[in-house]
Parts: sequence; C-alpha cells; structure tokens
Amino acid sequence: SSDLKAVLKTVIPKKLRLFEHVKKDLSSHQIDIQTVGSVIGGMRGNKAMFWDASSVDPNKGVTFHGLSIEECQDILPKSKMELNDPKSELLPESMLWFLLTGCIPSQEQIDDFSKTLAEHAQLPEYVNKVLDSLPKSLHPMTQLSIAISLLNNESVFAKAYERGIPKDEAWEYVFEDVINLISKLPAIVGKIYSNTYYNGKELGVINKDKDWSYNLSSLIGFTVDDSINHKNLSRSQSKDFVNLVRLYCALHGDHEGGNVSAHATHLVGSSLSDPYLSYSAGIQGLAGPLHGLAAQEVVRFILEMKDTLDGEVDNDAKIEEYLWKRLNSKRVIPGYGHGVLRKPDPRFTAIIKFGNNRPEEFAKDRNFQLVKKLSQIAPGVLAKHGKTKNPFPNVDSSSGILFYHYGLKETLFFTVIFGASRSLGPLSQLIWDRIYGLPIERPTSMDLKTLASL
Ligand code: CMX
Repeated sequence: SSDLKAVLKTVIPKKLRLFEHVKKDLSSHQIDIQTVGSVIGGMRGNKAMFWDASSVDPNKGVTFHGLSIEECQDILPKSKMELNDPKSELLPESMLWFLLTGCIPSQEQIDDFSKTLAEHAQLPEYVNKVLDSLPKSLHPMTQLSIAISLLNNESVFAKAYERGIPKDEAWEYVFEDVINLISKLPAIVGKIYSNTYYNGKELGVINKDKDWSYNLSSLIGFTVDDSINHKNLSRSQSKDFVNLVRLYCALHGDHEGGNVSAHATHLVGSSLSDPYLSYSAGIQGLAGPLHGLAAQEVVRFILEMKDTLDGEVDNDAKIEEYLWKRLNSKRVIPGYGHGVLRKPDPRFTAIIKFGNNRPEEFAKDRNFQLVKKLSQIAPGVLAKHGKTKNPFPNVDSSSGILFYHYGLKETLFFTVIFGASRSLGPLSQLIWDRIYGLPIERPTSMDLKTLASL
C-alpha cells in the first residue's frame, strides 16, 4: 500500500506483543545504577528513556533502526526526478517512513507520500497573519515555535480528546496531526525566511509534483524553476542545494531520545499535549546554543576566525593560537564535543563528503577548507585543554558553511532548517508513544540536603 498509515498498522501488532512482553516480564529488571553524579550532572549517560527508531553509539554514532548513514543513503528512496543521478540524496520523507514503520519504503510509496505532503503544505491564513505581524528582529527560531504552536488550532487529536476517545485510538489522531505538521514545515520555513529577510516577498511556490526538500528550497528562493532564484544559482548549483537540504534533513531527523529537542517533545507529549504543542517545545530546546543553535554559532565562529586570521587560514599555528584564545576566555568551541559521542560524528563526515564530492564548488571555498582544517587541529587543542570528554567535531561544525556557500548567508536562520528536519524522529516516536500508551513522564527530584546526607 502507498498509504503510510496502512503500512504502520501492519507493523503495530508485532511491536505491541513485544512491548507487552517487556512490560509484563521485564519491568523489574535492573538496567543502570543511579549515581549522585548523574542526578546533578544532567542525567548524562542515564539509560532512562524508551526510543525505538534510532540509537547513538559513542564510537559509531547514529544508526536508524540499526542502519548506518551510508546504508540509509544506499537504500532509502530518492527523488523520482533524479533516479539515475548518483549525486542525488535520500529524501527526508523516506527517512520519516523508515523511522516510523521500520520498513524500507518503495519508490512508488515515497513518490505518493511526497505528493501527500505537498498537498497538505498550505498554511492556514491566521498562521500567515500572525507571522506577518511579528517583528523582523524576532529570532527565526522563536517565529518557528510560534507558528508550530499556532497550528494547535488544527489539532484533530486535541479535538478528539476533548470529545472523549478510547486510549487505544489516540495514536490515529496523533498520526494525522504529525503528518499535517510535517507537511506544513516547508511553508513555515519559507514564510519566516521571506518575512525576516525579504520584506514578506513571495520567493517561491509549492510544486505538488516535487518532494518536501525541493519545496522547502523553492519557498526560500533557491530553485531555478519554482522560485525567484534570487541567488542566481546555476541549474546544477540549485540541484546541489536541494540535495544538501535532503541530506541534511534526513541526517538530522533523529538522534535517539535523550537530546534536548527529542526529549522535550516526548516529555511534553507525555502529558497528552498535541503534537503541535509538543514539537513546539522541542523547537524551544533546539534554539539553545549548546544544542541546535550551535549550527549558527559555528558559521559565525568560522567567518570571524577567517577575518581575524586575515589570509593565514593555512597557518596551523595561528589557528591553534585562535582556538586557545577562545578557550582561555572560557568560551566553548562550537561544533565540537557531544553528550554521548566519543568519536567524530558520522553526520559530520557525511556532510563533508557531500562537499568533497563537488570539487568544482568546494575545492576553492576557503570557509569549507577552514572547517576541514579545523577538524584536524581542534581535537588536539581540546584534548590538551583537557575538559571535554569528546574533542571531535559534531554535526553542527560543517553543515552551515555548505549552506552559506550556495548563498544562504543569514546565519540566524540555519537552526530553522534543523528545526524542520528534527520533526521526523521525535514526532514518529510521539505516534509510537501513544500506540504503546506510555504514561505521563514523571521522574522524582531530590533536594541538596538529601543528597548531602547520602
Ligand atoms: N569547547 C570547550 N569546552 C568544551 C567543549 C567545547 N566544544 N565541549 C565540552 N566542553 C567542556 C564543557 O563545557 C565542560 O566544562 P565544565 O566542566 O567547565 O562545565 C567539560 O568540557 C565537560 O563537558 P562534556 O562532558 O565533555 O560535555 P557535555 O556532555 O557536558 O556537553 C556539549 C556536550 C555538546 C553541550 C558540549 O560539548 C558543548 O558545549 N559543545 C559546543 C556546542 C556544540 O557544538 N553543541 C552542539 C552539539 C550537537 C547538537 O546537539 O546539535
């Protein structure tokens, strides 16, 4: 079937049986030893959440239902328009399908699914109006969370709950909300970009025959056929840009459950807030500089460093000196370190590979070269500095500079694209949370006196 919900329904019974077994037979099984260090240390390393679609191994990085990034790039369907193009990237909607069902979708299923998403892409007028009324100075991430919250007005789950529904039907309404929300993200992203930087000018249109990332790119003005192409990209550059959005969004879709945006979405959703309010909370978390906002921080950092080094970007000693200055002023090096990873982030590697595969664009791009150079120098400096448990680059250290190359230079905007992509995993999990009927999340806190007396 080309209907995602029908496919999901075929996998639910088996998963529910397994879940029931875990719940009934293994609930008292001990997993971890809780320490005071973890209670006061951001619960780092606590295996305390249930998340099915992806996991993060400290050494290997993310896998999606057990598949590595390269395997996903090989197997998951691409755009039907570029089937024979070896540089065409996997589609985020293929990743969404896979994350949600655990099944590899066929090309036909994804062609139909892209169409369904495009058919639901239009924003209600009140959302446009509210976005139009916001000050241009409002950070794009705040605008994103407002737009997503507003869509709670559309929530079929919230309305059904108010009416009164049996618990085991809740997921079906959540499913509808999730697909509706993800469909509308390109239009929200486009509107925020146009309002913030182009006085509300229409930059592109939704093409119902095109995929989600293509439409997102059009709506910010980066395609040759369906937008004003205000960056004057050549056809091949525009194609690259769309493929960068596809790769970026598929890779950033999920990173297990403990990261702030995923965890926040899951936590808020556990109170049966609808998917719009839940994901809006996730977006607020993504807007922090230690999490998603690092994407913008890195680009600013790289550009500043390039200016300061003034022609000496190949001088390793000068780069080292720059990094030490930053560390000695007690600021973090953005794009480095990770809560779980202990090796270079494979998402970083995949994005760098995207640039390396396009030497005609990136061989002479000084920013891209600096990002690569930094990834060789910074780990040594951070290791010597001796604080971070992981001195290697994370995903945020590379992606922004590639967008920048194609003309997307508004750094405050980068995390908005991250925000569109991160919807895939946490919202898929939210559907499963309701399928399993997971309870409200409610851990217990401890006060200082109690901790001190242990
Ligand atoms: N530069 C300088 N110091 C760093 C550092 C970096 N890139 N990464 C970690 N440290 C420091 C921490 O600030 C901490 O110092 P204090 O003991 O003084 O508080 C110490 O090293 C230990 O931290 P850690 O256990 O290695 O890392 P955490 O799990 O606490 O934090 C992270 C992880 C990502 C927040 C941190 O590495 C960081 O701030 N990195 C820079 C920001 C960044 O790139 N964030 C994006 C992460 C990916 C994402 O979520 O999008």
